[in-house]
Amino acid sequence: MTELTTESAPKKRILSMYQCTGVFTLGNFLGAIRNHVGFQDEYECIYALADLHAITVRQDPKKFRKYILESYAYLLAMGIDLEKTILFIQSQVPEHAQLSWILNCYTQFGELSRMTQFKDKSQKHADNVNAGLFTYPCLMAADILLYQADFVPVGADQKQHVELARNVAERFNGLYSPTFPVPQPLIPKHGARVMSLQDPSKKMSKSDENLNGTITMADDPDTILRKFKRAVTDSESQVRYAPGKDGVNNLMEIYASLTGKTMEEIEREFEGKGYGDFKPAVAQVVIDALVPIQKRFKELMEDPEYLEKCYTENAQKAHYLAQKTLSKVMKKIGYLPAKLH
Ligand code: ATP
Ligand code: LTN
Repeated sequence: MTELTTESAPKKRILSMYQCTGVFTLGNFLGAIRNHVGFQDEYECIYALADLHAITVRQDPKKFRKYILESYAYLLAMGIDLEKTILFIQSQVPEHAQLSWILNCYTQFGELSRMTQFKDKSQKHADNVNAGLFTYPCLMAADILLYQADFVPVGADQKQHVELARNVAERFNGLYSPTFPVPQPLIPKHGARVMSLQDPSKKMSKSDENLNGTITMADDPDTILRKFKRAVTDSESQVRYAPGKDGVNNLMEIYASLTGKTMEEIEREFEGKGYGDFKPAVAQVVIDALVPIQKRFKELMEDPEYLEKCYTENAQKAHYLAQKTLSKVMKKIGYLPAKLH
């Protein structure tokens, strides 16, 4: 009897990383992490905390250590599944720093000078415009290229960095021989950006000084309700999705994103009611989403040995993949292999 083989194509690989300089926000969750959780069945996913990138801005060592561990636990609590996905901490995999140096030498000063994030951040931190801030995109290119990633889900602000990684990959492939797949950015559709509750023209950010504008994953139900009640809206009181109603539009998008309802359905649901009814309703769906994540986060933080086992095993898995790429790259350049073990 002939057997039917159902050979499926190998899964495409996704890589993304997160800053760990504070507590994740509702923006990170709805705009990025929740989607990344959803990729885990269809793609081979590799995610990491970009703690090497983080020191381009000064970090307080005590807080930084806490944020790294907590961010790792939050990612697990939000649904990153270690049965399917590799989740590691960048500084624990030495190849990132190594390949980053190499890629520095294949990236032009002019290319890095055009990066808008560099221009923004050097203005914002004028007292510390360090070389790391300038070469940040080379480290990011190393992150992506070490794992031979096909797709890189990022916010629109990171698109320019992924384009630089593509250019560096093509340049290296051209100078030597095909080494890196050329990665494609995956940018969420418009509307996936959660805006500040206090200034709806700015994205909700973990580094915002105005704490009332940001919902963090750690906020308790009372805080969430209070922040939504204070959210900036407009002088009309109709729940309506329309141009110029940025504050209300943002609340509606949060509500839509958590309930799956369309804007028309939301308008109908709150017809004849004002913001006084709408705001607590948005707060409630956010509370319902965050409470189970916070519960799981607390359980994980109560088991530091388990967390250590997870990040150690995952750094080992990442290291295995990364060193394969790095040795290929070094061999092509002409370095002699080191036999240290
Ligand atoms: P900061 O808040 O300090 O500017 P960040 O939260 O933007 O940092 P990351 O933690 O690296 O930086 O972001 C992880 C992912 O979350 C990125 O893909 C980013 O585009 C996305 N993200 C961040 N803020 C928002 C937001 N307000 N709405 C939607 N997506 C967001
Ligand atoms: N620069 C990104 C974080 C980041 C990243 C990466 C994202 C570092 N390395 C590799 C995707 C792939 C940020 O600031 N959000």
